[in-house]
Amino acid sequence: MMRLSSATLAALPATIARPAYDRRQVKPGVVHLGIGAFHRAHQAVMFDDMLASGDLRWGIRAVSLRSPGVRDQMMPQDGLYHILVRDGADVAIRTIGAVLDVTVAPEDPAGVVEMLASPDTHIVTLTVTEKGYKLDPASGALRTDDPQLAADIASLDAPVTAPGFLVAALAKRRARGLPPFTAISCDNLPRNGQRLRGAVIALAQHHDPALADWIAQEGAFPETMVDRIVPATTADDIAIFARDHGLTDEALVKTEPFTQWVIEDRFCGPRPDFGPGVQFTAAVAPWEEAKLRLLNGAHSAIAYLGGLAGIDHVHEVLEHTPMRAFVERLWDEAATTLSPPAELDVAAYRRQLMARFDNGALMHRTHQIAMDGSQKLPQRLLATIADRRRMGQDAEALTLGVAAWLRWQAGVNDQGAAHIVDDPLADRIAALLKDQPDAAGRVQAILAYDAIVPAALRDDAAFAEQLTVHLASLEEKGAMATIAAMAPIPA
Ligand code: NAI
Ligand code: CS2
Repeated sequence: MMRLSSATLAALPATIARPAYDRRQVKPGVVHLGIGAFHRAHQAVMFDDMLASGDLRWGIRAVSLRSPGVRDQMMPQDGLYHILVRDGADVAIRTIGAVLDVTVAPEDPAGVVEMLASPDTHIVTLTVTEKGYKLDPASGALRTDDPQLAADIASLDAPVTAPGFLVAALAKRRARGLPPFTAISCDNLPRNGQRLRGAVIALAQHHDPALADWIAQEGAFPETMVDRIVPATTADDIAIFARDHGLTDEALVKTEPFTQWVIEDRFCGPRPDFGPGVQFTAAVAPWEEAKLRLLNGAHSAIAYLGGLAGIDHVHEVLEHTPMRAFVERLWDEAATTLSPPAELDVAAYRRQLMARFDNGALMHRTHQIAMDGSQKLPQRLLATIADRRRMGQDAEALTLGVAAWLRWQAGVNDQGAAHIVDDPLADRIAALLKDQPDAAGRVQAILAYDAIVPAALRDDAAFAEQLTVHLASLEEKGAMATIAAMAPIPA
């Protein structure tokens, strides 16, 4: 079977859109840290559009900070891959050429630092997951207890963390009289630019306060809101593509038609004039808060409740009417905490979200969304509940989402099937919950965990009581019965 590469590009079926620019003329203006599925389906597509428009400054040199998997998928393909945009039975396929190469940082940390320090590098984008910033999810402080970060605090001769690579490279740029690059977090974190900036400056302080000051004054870390649902690619996706198109592509990604990138207009160097799908603004926070609390808050609640009920995919969970009513109720609660952008019609946005979740062609796994809950819940559900409580309102549906996450920590679903709790704090949480006699004990144990639970909720007796009632119901009756028993929404 032929494999996608520069040599076989011409043999692609005419139905597949391919790069309309000469890749040999492209300059590597972007370094991306965290070459995962989302980057390939979102930012890389926007940069590919820039290249197709004739602005050849925006080629991407991609880096994995952890493992060779994606490098081994992409380099035999000369960095080429397909994006499959699925909407029900429809699919649009496009070959993306923007990623010029992939480097595995642990194999060549010095090479990655030089890549970042290159005068050609104007922008660094990151999708290293919420846990990649080495920040405490609740407080935003550097997790100095993290062994990788401790290593980067001790020495940046061979960085291992995202902040470590950025500080090491910025030090070289400063020493060489170069300006900083603009560092753009594309992770689902509130105030992601400020958090990245804070992590970089705090780490730089450990090494050279003058460098930290220079970064603070000269650097740029724009806030962003990023949105495109990109489920992990499966072996079946790759096999079906090969069967249908006579070509192997081991790096393909699947996604939905919807895409949105809201970027704070704060750059310390050249800025791409992106086309549609990208909005530059001074105020990202309203967009980011609406998306994190409505889309991601519902996603996490669906993932845990659906996963506990033994349901594998988001669209299948929403085939159950009580689940749809629950999601609407969660949105009713969350919407009252928003200060949405004037341009955002929240009712229309909710309808669009439900339609996006219903897109069965994505086959978005509940277990994938359930990953890293300790890093996601603070911004997706807990902050929303804290705001509701601050306004003197209850948060029954939002709290059920938190209860389902807590129940998920047991590692078994309602049918007794075991699952892995894939979370950087899983062991710590398990230790807190172990030997607790009942739901009330498990609630009190988790509420005391300040790395996850904000101070405003740790002493909120009404929240603790609601969380306990929901957790006990999930443990005794299961997810679907608990959902079905929820009191009807007051008229
Ligand atoms: P993925 O699993 O395909 O890629 C994750 C990337 O993060 C990999 O390159 C991995 O090596 C890296 N990574 C993981 N832990 C790390 C750490 N501790 N330090 C450094 N790098 C680390 O996942 P995907 O789909 O690309 O998502 C990545 C992030 O993108 C998400 O966590 C989220 O913040 C953001 N995002 C994802 C969307 C999606 O639908 N998949 C949509 C919107 C945002
Ligand atoms: C999902 C997000 O896996 C998850 O946590 O909720 O990746 C979600 O698909 C994106 O934020 C959509 O933009």
